[in-house]
Amino acid sequence: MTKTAVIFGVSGQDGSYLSELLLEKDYKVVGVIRRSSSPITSRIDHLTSDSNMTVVEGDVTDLSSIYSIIENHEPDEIYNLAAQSHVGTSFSQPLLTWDVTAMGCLNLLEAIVRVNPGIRFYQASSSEMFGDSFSEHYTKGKFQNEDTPFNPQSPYAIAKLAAHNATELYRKIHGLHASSGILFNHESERRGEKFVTRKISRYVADLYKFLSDHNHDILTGEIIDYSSTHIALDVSKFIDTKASCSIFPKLGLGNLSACRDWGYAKDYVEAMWLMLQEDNPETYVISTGKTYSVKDFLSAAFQAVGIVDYQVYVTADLSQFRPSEVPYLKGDSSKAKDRLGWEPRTSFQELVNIMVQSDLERKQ
Ligand code: NAP
Ligand code: F7E
Repeated sequence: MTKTAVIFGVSGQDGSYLSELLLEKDYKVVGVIRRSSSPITSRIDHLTSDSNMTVVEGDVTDLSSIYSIIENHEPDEIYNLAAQSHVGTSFSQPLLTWDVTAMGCLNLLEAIVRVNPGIRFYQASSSEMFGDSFSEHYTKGKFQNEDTPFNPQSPYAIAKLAAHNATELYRKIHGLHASSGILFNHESERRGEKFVTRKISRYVADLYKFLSDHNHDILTGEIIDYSSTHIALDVSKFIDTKASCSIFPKLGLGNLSACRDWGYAKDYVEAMWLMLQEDNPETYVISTGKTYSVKDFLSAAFQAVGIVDYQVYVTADLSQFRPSEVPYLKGDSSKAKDRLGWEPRTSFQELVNIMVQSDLERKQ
């Protein structure tokens, strides 16, 4: 029988990939978007002609809209991806972050209990909930898994932890099939442009286009796979770097030493779906098990277009440093591998190349 899934947060990065996955699996997908004064559906526009895809207006802070959507569409599964998801912004807009990211989840859980407790629920929890906490193992080194204590370092992480706790509590006291995926950072060509990976890939692509326009004979127009045996082209040997920097603005960044476990969003939405197909609801860490610094990402992105000497293009932007930082994240997703058969498929180098390549092909 055809299943129906409601996705709150469908217009975001993960919402678009999850919609594609569920449509491939013959689900009827109801995607919930917020009312907006200008179009916000660019990530899902390619899906709206599918007869199994419906887009409706609603807001997780508005309980009445949640009731209407659940009553009208009678879903088998609800995925809560809705959030104010930018950690930096959560310091300047903590109350909004709380309302959407914490209360929004509680609203959904309450609606499920009251309308149909048989609906399966997915909560988008976050590795940010670990904050500066980690576990240690003599072979694995420093890592976080389902048993690592939480120590949130931002209003975003506090709101996510409240939502995570509510999900586990409603599982226990109401017997809901409510699962929580503690997902580590996952990126893609659809990543919002304020997150550091996409900020970097966009900049690198724009810089490359600029340099190509001024150095036709030098740059090949091909992306270089620096993970292979190729030796990356040191563009700075061929061009007047100082001159190009004076006309091309530098990339302003904050903390470059923070380490993140970066995976590919397309791989991660599969884990969300797998969790809801299990007989029992659970909490799972979803990650690659590898960690890289922001500096590593920068270096890899520049090298993808043959620029070795990236430092000349980067400057410190004090506004990007956070009042409180999460210094190190590296997930251990053994539980997801054992129980769900889930494993990441995309390496760090492949992810960087996918993002830079996509931004190189971007028209605007
Ligand atoms: P995203 O691109 O920022 O998407 C968030 C979505 O939530 C957008 O569709 C947004 O709508 C929607 N939204 C915001 N406020 C809402 C409200 N009041 N009512 C209904 N919808 C609302 O985030 P993402 O990267 O896809 O992440 C999906 C979820 O996973 C988020 O909850 C995020 O916090 C969590 N998460 C993400 C990562 C990651 O690395 N990507 C890791 C762990 C957890 P608009 O388009 O209108 O803004
Ligand atoms: O920052 C540093 C910044 O904003 C990564 C969200 O999806 O993943 C994401 O949160 C690191 C931080 O992601 C800039 O200080 C330096 O250490 O890309 P980000 P995030 O904060 O890790 C988690 C798992 C989520 O749940 C969140 O929803 O990069 N950094 N310079 C910078 N960060 C940004 N944004 N911009 C900079 O210029």
